[in-house]
Amino acid sequence: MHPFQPILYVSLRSPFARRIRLALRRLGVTYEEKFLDVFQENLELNNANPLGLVPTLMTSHGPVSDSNNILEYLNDTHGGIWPSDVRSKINARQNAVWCAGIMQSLVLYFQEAKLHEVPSPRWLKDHAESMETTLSFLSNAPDHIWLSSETGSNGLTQAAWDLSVALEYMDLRLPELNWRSKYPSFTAILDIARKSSYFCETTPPT
Ligand SMILES: N[C@@H](CCC(=O)N[C@@H](CS)C(=O)NCC(=O)O)C(=O)O
Repeated sequence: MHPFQPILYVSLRSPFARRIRLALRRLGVTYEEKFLDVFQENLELNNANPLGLVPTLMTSHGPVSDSNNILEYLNDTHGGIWPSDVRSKINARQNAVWCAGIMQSLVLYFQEAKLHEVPSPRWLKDHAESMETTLSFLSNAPDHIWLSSETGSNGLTQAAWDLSVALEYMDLRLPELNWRSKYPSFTAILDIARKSSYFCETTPPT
């Protein structure tokens, strides 16, 4: 009998899906990717996840959705996502949650700006402020939040992979934010991520 091969539902531009595609590749997990257009009805995805959101990972233990939850699952089953001691682990997870929060604000900003007939200036301002405040906060984080000496990590922590995904998604959806001039220290992290073939092959199309 063949071992169960996980299936990951993704969309090409979803930053949440990308953080999981990167984690699975880094861990060397063999899996199948199913690409969806999240703006269309997707019965197969809805059957797996009633929320109809990507990423959703079908596993031998059942469906696992929400990128933070999938990272926990991967750490439980394969290790290699978080450090093992409690203090370092919660600190690493918290910083990754903040990076994913930037992704969320960007998605909401994009949806408000592009999908609503009359975008609300109030919501656009709130989402942009939330991104800016979090980026500014993270720009003061110590190096150990971003740099890892673990093998197989390409020198980056999970939070650094997430920050890199958020920054490239920002280039795609909100280039006018001009993060490079405001947070120059982030360019060094993104440069390391861009040396990874996994990062390059998951770059969102324009
Ligand atoms: N908190 C979720 C967010 C997932 C999410 O918002 N995914 C978007 C794509 S970026 C999606 O699937 N949207 C489909 C829809 O809204 O119908 C996670 O971390 O996985």
